[in-house]
Amino acid sequence: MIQMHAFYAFLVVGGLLVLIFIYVAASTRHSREIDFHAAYAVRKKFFFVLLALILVGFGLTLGKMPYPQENQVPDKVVFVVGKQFSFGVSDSPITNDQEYEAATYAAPVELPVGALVEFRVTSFDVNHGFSVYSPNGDLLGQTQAMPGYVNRLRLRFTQPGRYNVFCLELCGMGHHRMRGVFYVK
Ligand SMILES: [Cu+2]
Repeated sequence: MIQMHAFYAFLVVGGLLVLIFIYVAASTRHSREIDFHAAYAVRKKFFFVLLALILVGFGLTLGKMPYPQENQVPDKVVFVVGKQFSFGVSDSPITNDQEYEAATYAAPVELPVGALVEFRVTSFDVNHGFSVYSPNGDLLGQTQAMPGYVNRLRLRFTQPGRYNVFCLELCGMGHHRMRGVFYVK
């Protein structure tokens, strides 16, 4: 899972940084003459290595940015409203408190497997964090639910089952029980 990979990468990079700090601290304990000519040559090499790494990084990751998909038409639009302390998730727009109440009591939305789903997320009171968890409990995506704004989150679900929506923004006393649900079939 990507979270574990990120964690191990963090441990390795963090360990390397600590080793570099120890090396620099140990090697500069006593003052000595500096060969500036050699030092600048190393700096020049370092600069080009860094530049190459950055270009490779851009090359590997730029294609994965979401912007080229901006013109894609989603197969399904789902409307989401956060309000203390629940998420209204609905096929049809939620524009007022009555529609929000109806959405929270209605049967959970069902989404087709493999469809490109666009969540249009807003809030009727304070900021909430809209997050989607897979049936296995993996975090698949998240965006802020903000009053006065509609944030769009696009996801494609390949696994059928029950998906949970949790609030990831501390929004008040009932934050821990703020959730929503939908199914993929
Ligand atoms: Cu919350």
